[in-house]
Amino acid sequence: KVRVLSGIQPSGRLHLGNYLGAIRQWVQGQDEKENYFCIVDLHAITVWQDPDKLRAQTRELAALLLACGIDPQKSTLFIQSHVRAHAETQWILGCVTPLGWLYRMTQFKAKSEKEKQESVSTGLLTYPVLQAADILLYDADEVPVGEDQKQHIELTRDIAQRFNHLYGETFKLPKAVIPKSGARVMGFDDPTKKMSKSEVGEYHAVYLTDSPDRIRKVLRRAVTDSGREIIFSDAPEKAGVNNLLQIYESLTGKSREEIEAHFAGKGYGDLKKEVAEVIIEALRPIQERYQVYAQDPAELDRVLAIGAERARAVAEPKAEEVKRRVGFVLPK
Ligand code: AQP
Repeated sequence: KVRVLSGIQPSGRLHLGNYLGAIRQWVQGQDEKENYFCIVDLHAITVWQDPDKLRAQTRELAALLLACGIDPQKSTLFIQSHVRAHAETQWILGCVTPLGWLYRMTQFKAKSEKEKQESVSTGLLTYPVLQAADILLYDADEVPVGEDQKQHIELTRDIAQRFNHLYGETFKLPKAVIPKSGARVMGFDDPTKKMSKSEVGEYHAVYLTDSPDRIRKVLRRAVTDSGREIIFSDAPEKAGVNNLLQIYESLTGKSREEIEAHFAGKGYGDLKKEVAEVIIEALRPIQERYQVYAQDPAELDRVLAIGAERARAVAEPKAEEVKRRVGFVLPK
């Protein structure tokens, strides 16, 4: 069976970009693949997180993932910090990763520019090494992610190759799997920026737990352009309209020709209204199921405990192999 690993940070509320870029693919591939889905709390603290909020967000994220359709019978859902092998292995991988590779990462450049220079953490720089450990420990074949993670998965392959070269064949080279539409959902308030959990603007994102009224309001305010053509386009000035159309495409599964024909002669107001309704309908069943999980913390703990156990059963022997390869004496 093809083995899948992917992760998500408990660094804020889940938004439509997370759902369309990553989670929906995770859910769709559950039956035919062997899946490991990880709530990456170690990654989240690379930028400041309030401890109480982080705890709440981690549980909320777990409940939402289940509500989105992650089935704990079919998939292993676990919290990264419950499996020590991740942090341990990242140290070893860091020792074979040249600094220059990390400085080149666009996410590091973007996030470190946002912070004051003295508060940029070492963790922010070494983030992709930890991500490489997450993936390589499970011998994952596929990593379903949004477009923004492509560079990190390529780096994971480079790190694996380097380790294999230095210490002998140890790691499988994983590949990124990026959806055809919805791979890069842009902010509604600024379609030149990707939708992100850490962005705070009131009209930036639709969150998975948003009410229909809020969704309509955010969509009404979505930034478009001064033209009137409703077409898929890479032109910078059409970024807002293109974003709305891609969301519509991703949620309805209709072809681009069909969609453009459907909106021909209509105005941006109609487009925004229809996209809002499609989003509301897609989120309705998720929100209903979310209520069930959110009210049953014991069940959530049970699922996460089983997940951690299953994850350890794979990650720990692999971490031991890594230690053996580099010449560590293993405890007797
Ligand atoms: N806008 C997006 N469109 C499509 N996919 C996206 N993903 C994230 N944003 C988009 C995908 O969601 C998965 C989890 O990524 P994450 O936890 O890093 O989410 P985030 O929203 O990017 O979180 P942050 O904390 O706000 O990080 P930054 O500041 O980096 O944006 C991944 O598969 C990701 O590709």
